[in-house]
Amino acid sequence: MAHFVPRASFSLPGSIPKTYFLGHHHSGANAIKGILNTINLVIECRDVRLPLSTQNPKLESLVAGRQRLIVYTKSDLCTDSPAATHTLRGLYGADNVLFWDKHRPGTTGALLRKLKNSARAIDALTGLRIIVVGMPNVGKSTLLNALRSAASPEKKAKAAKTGDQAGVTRKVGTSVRIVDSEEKGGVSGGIYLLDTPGIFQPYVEDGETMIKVALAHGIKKGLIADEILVDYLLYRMNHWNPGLYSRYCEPTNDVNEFLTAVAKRDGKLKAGGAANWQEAAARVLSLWRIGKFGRYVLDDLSDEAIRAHQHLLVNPHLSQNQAKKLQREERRRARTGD
Ligand SMILES: Nc1nc2c(ncn2[C@@H]2O[C@H](COP(=O)(O)OP(=O)(O)OP(=O)(O)O)[C@@H](O)[C@H]2O)c(=O)[nH]1
Ligand SMILES: [Mg+2]
Repeated sequence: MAHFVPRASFSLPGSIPKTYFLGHHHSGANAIKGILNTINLVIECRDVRLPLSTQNPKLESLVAGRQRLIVYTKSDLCTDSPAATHTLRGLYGADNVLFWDKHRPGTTGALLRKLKNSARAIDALTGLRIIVVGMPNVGKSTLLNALRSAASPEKKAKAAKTGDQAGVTRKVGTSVRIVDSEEKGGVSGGIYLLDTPGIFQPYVEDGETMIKVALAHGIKKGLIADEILVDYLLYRMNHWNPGLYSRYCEPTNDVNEFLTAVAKRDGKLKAGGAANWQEAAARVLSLWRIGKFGRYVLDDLSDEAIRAHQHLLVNPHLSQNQAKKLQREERRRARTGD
C-alpha cells in the first residue's frame, strides 16, 4: 500500500455560521449578571475536548474578578491527550482547575471537598452560594446532579434536567442545597448551587471552531450538516491515527468512501442496497461522542495557539456592532428556519 498522506488542511465550506447567540442566551446572561452579587463562587464548566473553544468571552467579562473554579468536564473523552491536562493546569494554577468525569465518583468527591473547604473559609451564616456557568451542553446540570447525589446519596431524583443537546436548561434555576448546614453535619450555612442555561459566545472567530463545537453538540443539531462534521473528524483522525477507523476501511481522505464503508459494515443502507450516507454520518458522530474514534482534545494547545486565543479574547476581530448584526441575522434565521 502506498504511504498515506493526510490532508494538510481542511477546506471550510462557506455555509458555516459564525454565531449562535439566541434570545435565551441573551436573557440567560442578563439573569446571571443580576444575581452575581449574591454569589460567592463561580464554577465555570468547559468541555475538556474544547478547552479553548468553550471558553466564552461573554461569560469571561461577566464573571471577571469573581472567585472562580474551572471544571473541565467529560475528561473520560480526552484520555488520548495526556499532555492537555498538564497544559491546562499550568495555565490557571492547579488549585483553580479540576478535571471531571461523570463516571468517576472520585472526581465529584474531589470537587465536593474543594467546595467544603471554600465554605469553611468564608464561614458565612448564609452558606456558600455557587453558580455553575458555561457554554451549552458542556455538562453543567449533570455536574450539579452529581454533586448533590454525592453529598446526599439518599436523594435519588435528579435536581436538574440533562440531555445531549444544546439548550436543555433554559433559565437560571432555583438554588439547590448540595451540603447541609452545620447543625445537620454539614458546613456553616450549607452549600447551595445554582444551575444556569448554557450561554453561547456572541460569535466565534472562525468556522473551524464552530465545527468543533457542533461535533460536541454545543449548537443545535443539523445547523451544520453531519456529513461536514464527519469530513472534519476524518481529517482530524487522519492526523491522530488513521488506524482509529481501520475496522471500516483503509486510510482515506475521501469522506464519501469512509461513509460508504461505515454504511456497509453497520447496515446503514437504503432500499436497493446503496449506502445511506446520512445515517452512516449520524452513526459515526454518535460513536465519536462516546469515544469510539479516539479520545483526543480537538483544540490546539500549543503555546502559540493559546497565546493567539488569549489575545482574541481581549481583542476580537469583529467590532461589537458587527457581532450584533451577525446575531440579528442568526436570530432571524432561527425564527424563519432558513
Ligand atoms: N462522556 C461524558 N458525558 C458527559 C459528562 N458530563 C455530562 N455528560 C453528558 O453531556 C450531555 C450534556 O449534559 P448537560 O448536563 O445537560 O449539559 P448542560 O451544560 O447542562 O447543557 P445545557 O443545559 O443545554 O446548557 C449529557 O448527555 C450528559 O450525559 C461526562 O463527564 N462525560
Ligand atoms: Mg443544563
